[in-house]
Amino acid sequence: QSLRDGLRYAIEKNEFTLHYQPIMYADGKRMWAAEALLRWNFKGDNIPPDVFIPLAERTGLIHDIGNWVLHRACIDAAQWQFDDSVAVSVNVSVSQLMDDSFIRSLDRVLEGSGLSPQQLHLEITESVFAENTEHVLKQIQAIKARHIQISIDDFGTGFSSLGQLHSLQFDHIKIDRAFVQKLEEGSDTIVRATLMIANEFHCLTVAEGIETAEDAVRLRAMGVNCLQGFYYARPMPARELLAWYTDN
Ligand code: G
Ligand code: G
Ligand code: MN
Ligand code: NA
Repeated sequence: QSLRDGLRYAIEKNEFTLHYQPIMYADGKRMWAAEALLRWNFKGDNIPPDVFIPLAERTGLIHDIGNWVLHRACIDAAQWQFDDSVAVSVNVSVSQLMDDSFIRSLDRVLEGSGLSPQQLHLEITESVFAENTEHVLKQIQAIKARHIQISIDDFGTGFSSLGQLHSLQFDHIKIDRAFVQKLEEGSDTIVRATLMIANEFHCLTVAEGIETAEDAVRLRAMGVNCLQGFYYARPMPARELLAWYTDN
C-alpha cells in the first residue's frame, strides 16, 4: 500500500494526532499560544508532515485533513484549563485557505467547539503572496471579520511583498528558525529589519527555533514579542501540555 493510498484512509483509521508546542511571551514565563502540529502514524512509522502535507496538497486530501486538524485543535483548546487568553495556532495550507468552502468550515468548527474566535490563530506561509491578491484579500477579510487572528509563517524564506503585507493586515509575523539559527552569521540584520516592518504594520513578532538560553536572551533583547522552540518545550500530546503548563 502506497503512502498516497494510506493517506486517503488516515482520518477514518484514526491515524492522525495533534501535538502542541507552547509559544511563550518573551519573558519566557507565560504561554501566549500553542501551535498545533499534525502527526501521522502509518503502519507503525511516524511519517513527517514535511512528507505527507505536500502529498495531501497534490492529491486534494488537504481539505479534509485540514478540516480534521481545525476541528480537533478547536475542540482541544476549548477544553484547555489555561488562562482564557491562551490561543491555539493552527497551520493552514495556502490551497486550503483559498478554497471557497474554507470560511464555511471555519464557522462550523467554531460553532461545534464553542471556542472563542479570539483564541484561534491561523498560520499561513508567506507563499500566499504568490496567489491572486484579490482572492487572498477576500478570504483574509472574512477571517478577520470573525475576530480570528492571522500569523504569517516562515517569514523571510520566500517572497513576501511588502505592499501585500500592508494591504493584507496580518496580526503576527513568525520569524523563521533559519534566521534564529544563523544570528552569528549576519541574520541579526534580517531579524532587526523584520522587527521594524512588524512595528510599522502593528504586527506582533514570534521567533521560532529557540533552542538555547542564549537564543532566548538575544531575541528578547532585540525586542521580539514571543518565543517558540525546543528550549521551552517540544511539541507534545494535548494531555501532556496541561501537565507541562502546571509544572512551569
Ligand atoms: O511538526 P513539524 O515537524 O515538523 O512540521 C513540519 C512542517 O509541517 C511545518 O512547516 C509545519 O508548518 C507543517 N505542518 C505541521 N502540521 C500541519 C498542519 O496541520 N497543517 C499544515 N498545513 N501544515 C502543517
Ligand atoms: O513551519 P512551521 O513553523 O510550522 O514548523 C514548525 C516545525 O518546527 C515543527 O516541526 C516543529 O517541530 C519544529 N520546531 C519547533 N521548535 C524547534 C526548534 O527549536 N528547533 C528545531 N530544529 N525545530 C523546531
Ligand atoms: Mn507554523
Ligand atoms: Na515556520
